[in-house]
Amino acid sequence: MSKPVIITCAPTGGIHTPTMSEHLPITPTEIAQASIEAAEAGASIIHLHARNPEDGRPDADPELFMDFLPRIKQATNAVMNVSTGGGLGMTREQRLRAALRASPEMASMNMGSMNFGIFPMKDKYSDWKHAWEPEFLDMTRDFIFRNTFADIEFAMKELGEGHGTKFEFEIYDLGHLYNLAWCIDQGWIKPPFFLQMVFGILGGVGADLDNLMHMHTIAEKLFGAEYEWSVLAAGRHQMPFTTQSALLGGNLRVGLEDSLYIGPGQKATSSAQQVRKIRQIIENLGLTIATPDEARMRLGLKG
Ligand code: KMH
Ligand code: ZN
Repeated sequence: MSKPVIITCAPTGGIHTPTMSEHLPITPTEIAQASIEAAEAGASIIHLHARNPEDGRPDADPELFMDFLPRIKQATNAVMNVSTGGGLGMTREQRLRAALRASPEMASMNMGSMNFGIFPMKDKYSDWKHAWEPEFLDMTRDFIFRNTFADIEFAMKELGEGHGTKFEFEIYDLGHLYNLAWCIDQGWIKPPFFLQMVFGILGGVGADLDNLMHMHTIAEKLFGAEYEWSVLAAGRHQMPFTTQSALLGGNLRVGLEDSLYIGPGQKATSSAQQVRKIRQIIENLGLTIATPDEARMRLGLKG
């Protein structure tokens, strides 16, 4: 009997820009509304970024987070997961500020430094709403998404040991699994571990099913019974890869952070629409979805 599938939803992220979709939530009110709808549709974890309400830039200001987090908490039982991914040019202290302030049940933890190329998307758009958008994408040509061992240790100690926050470990490549195993050996984190395997980001592993199978095989060897795994995939790979994860006994993540589409050439009108779609696929396959409290229990969250 397969375990119920934990659905995470990431409603906005810090990668897509406002011009790319009119449905991308920007203001705290829009982010709260999108999160509540996603939870009502079946997401048990909400992965959150904030944006500057004026122009939609990624923004890690804790005040913005503290505007929408209580509203989502009040309206739903979903697990709040605060991103520490940050944005271009942010220090590790800036990236952690919102999570340290909110002391959430869960926060993201990116498991290695890498290139992070979103500049190819610039070719697809011409009428930008904001001057910063094409510049932002261009800057990613020369951007290193910095997650050194010192950065990771700092975040694990400050947030994990300091606040009892558990992590969504973002695994963009095979080596990141070994980085995580090494951190466990250092005694910085305790099981259960929640791995989010990321496919299809330029700079990370490609969206090829063989990669998913191999990373799952190695994760089983490294973490055995002490972990839960989940899959997200960028753009058009979102639904096929998340479905595959559910079929293999894993969990999954959807949301406009990862894909702006609901089908080929068709923009999603909300993250909740993606949650409803994957939920229907899961249930048609004879699987069930996890409630937030079930996710809390399996992932060892502080509640
Ligand atoms: N944007 C995703 C590919 C984070 O927020 O820390 C990974 C992510 C990272 O969600
Ligand atoms: Zn994120």
